[in-house]
Amino acid sequence: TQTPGCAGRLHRRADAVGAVPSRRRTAVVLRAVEAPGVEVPPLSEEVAARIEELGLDFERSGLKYLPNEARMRAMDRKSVKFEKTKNEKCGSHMWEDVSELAQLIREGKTSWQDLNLDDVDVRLKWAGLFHRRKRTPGRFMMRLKARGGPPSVPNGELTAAQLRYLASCIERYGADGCADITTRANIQLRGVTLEDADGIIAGLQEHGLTSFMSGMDNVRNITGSPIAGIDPHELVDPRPLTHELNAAITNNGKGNAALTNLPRKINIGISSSRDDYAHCHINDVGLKAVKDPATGEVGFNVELGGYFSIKRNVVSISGDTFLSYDQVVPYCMALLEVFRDHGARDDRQKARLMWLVEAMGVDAFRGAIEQRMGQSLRREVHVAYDDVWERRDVLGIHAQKQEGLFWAGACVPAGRLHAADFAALADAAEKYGDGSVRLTVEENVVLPNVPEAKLAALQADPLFQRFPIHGGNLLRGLVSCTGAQFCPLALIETKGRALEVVRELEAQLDVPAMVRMHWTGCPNSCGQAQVGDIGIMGAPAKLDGKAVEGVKIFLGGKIGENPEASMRCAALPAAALGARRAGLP
Ligand code: SRM
Ligand code: SF4
Repeated sequence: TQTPGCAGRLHRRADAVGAVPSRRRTAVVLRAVEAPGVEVPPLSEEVAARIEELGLDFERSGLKYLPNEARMRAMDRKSVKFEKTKNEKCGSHMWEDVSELAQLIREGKTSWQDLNLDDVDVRLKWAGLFHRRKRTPGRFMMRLKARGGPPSVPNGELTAAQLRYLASCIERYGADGCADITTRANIQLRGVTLEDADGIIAGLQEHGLTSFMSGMDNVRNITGSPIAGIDPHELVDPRPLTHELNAAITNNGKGNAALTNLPRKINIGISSSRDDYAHCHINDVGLKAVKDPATGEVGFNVELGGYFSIKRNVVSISGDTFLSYDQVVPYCMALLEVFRDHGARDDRQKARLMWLVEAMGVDAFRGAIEQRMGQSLRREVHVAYDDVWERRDVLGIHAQKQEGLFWAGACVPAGRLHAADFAALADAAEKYGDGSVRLTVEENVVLPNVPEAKLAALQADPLFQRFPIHGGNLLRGLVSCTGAQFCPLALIETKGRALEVVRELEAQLDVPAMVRMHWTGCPNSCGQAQVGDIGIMGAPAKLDGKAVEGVKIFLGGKIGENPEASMRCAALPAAALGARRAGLP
């Protein structure tokens, strides 16, 4: 059969996707549930005619929840391939199709090779399944997302039970199964096969997690503070906000079709202290806790538009808005609708939030949100501090605001975890702390609520020899994106090479203070090269006329209270930094 709208590719069982007779139901049926109160805007005649002209199935298209004006833009002849893919079938329908696909594969009736290419390589990302066709064909990376309530990945929090469940998800894959802590304080599982995916997702949901809406044109994991609720210097505990917001966006992890066809991804960070652990300046939406000097109220100044990409790298600008605690969730929901309805759909390089804010102007953008919220918003609050705040390193042992309790921050080299590590972290969290761990955007872990009496035993535990609490000054500052081991877009191998460089340098040099070295395999900058003291970015290069792996070097990124993006200062062949090309075990 030839499926309309999949670039004329032939698929033996392409019609299996979304057209499975009900008798083939699996034990695990994953169903997206429409969020309460979500309405389908009525179709205008013009839109209906265009849908007919293109032969689209409106019920299964991503156009369904858009207003007519955005529907027309998404169907414009100039609109990009991704919009066409979404129009043909919304990624939200992939949530429903995962069970059927998995069951068909288990029954030997199809295989991933036979399925619709756009479904397997693009639309499954809406369900958090990223096919690694180029590096590990048939294996998927599964990116997590929270279901809603605590504890879950927004704000980077996991329980021992969740950690053990994650161990069980990857241990079945032997050497092919591993996981990474990401630069959004999230977890990605690796080695997953499509036939197992529905069972794994069902288990995630039982454990308060999901993978729905974690990829493509969705809101990414909301970053907060890894020491929320235990930090003696926090202005506010952001966790109730990150959880409530995530629950609203994802419809409690069940999937929210009304917010899954955004023009592009969108990052939200909620910062609770002057350290800005959430990296507000590089998020599309950054909410920075401040105390209004006039009233003493702790609320959030809004920053807008920070992002990195191949074409443009920009730090946030002021959104000239101050939100009370209670306004945060309605503000973000209204903002997402404004972005969904007005963001560009004709050029993916101009579809991130900053372009819309610039096109509308900050005041008109705020006005559009106010209109949706049905209330006017206060302007940004100016706070003048008379001291300089050094961003605190969360690694090491630190006293909590709760008397007699401590947190231990441990360095996970390059963020890579194996099944045994998850299990060991769960054991340690229960033995020394309160049974939970936090993840950081630097790809490390924090064990909160450790009584003083247990600190010595914790520090002697073999786990923390492998994940050092008092690691070297280069290892502690190391961040690396996935790189060529798994990522199809990578220009260089990153994690293995980064660790080799760090080990070599630490052996040779006495480094007096932490150096934050950020490795990123290509200019998409998932490893945030521009925020590092040293940033290393994969790039194409030639040596003696031959194509070789190259890197661009960035220097001087600042994070925390007064962030600055780093400057590019050099380009080198990657071999000059370290010989290793194999990925991390
Ligand atoms: Fe990213 C695409 C990995 C954080 C900018 N990113 C990808 C893909 C999905 C490419 C692909 O299709 O395979 C990578 C998956 C590789 C894999 O197998 O792991 C990928 N991004 C990652 C992660 C895992 C890097 C890491 O090792 O931690 C991070 C996952 C975060 C999460 O939990 O959701 C990750 N990506 C980022 C960040 C950093 C951040 O959010 O602070 C950025 C830069 C900030 C930003 O987005 O503004 C980032 N990733 C991109 C881009 C460029 C976006 C753009 O507007 O052009 C792409 C490419 C794209 O979306 O077209 C991309
Ligand atoms: Fe892949 Fe490039 Fe992102 Fe690294 S920066 S994970 S190589 S897309």
